Amino acid sequence: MVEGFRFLPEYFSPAAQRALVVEILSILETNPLYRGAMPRTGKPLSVRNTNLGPLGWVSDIKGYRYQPTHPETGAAWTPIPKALLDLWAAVSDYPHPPQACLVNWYEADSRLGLHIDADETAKDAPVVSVSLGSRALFRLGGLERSSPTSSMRLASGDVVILGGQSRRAYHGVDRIYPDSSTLVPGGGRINLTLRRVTAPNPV
Ligand code: MD6
Ligand code: FE
Repeated sequence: MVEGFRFLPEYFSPAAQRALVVEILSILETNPLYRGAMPRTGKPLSVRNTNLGPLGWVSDIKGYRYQPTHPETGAAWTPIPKALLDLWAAVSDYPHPPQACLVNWYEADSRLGLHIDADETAKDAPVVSVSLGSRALFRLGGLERSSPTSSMRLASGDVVILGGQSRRAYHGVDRIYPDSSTLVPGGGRINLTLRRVTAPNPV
């Protein structure tokens, strides 16, 4: 297993999971999910997403980038909920707050191909991920696309941290197990990833 990977099963209690989902669903009313596209080809992404916080990760035909506003509404992204800021403070081992929380929404047939998270310039900060709703088959590899991979199921309330070497490891979601949870409407899955995007100013 690549160095710096951490798995915190059932970090959030069932009650805390429900509270987070209620908060996210309410946020989605004004900060809606939308469907991004692959750079160059414009092929629609399998997963719909939106963002929370000062910056949001956006993918469209022009490429991947972080921007301060929602690409469809033009509004600033909604702030990151306190429960997620508290999570970052507790587990990130990083002295500055996250700037972006990517909200990925999986339907029964959604997938996320093997990728590296490499659009952030704060390379020493981890990415902290929260799973809510249906279980997912998560695949973690190494620093090369051809590195051996291992798979694990991520369940509702689980937290995964990609820090250290694993911050640049390939990973993806091969499938979800729809209806393995009723927490997310439609039996879907929400994945939240907290990120520091820019390196903080030197003091
Ligand atoms: C997911 N997660 O669990 C996809 N990225 O739906 C990610 O792509 C991810 O879990 C960076 C760090 C942790 C992750
Ligand atoms: Fe990722």
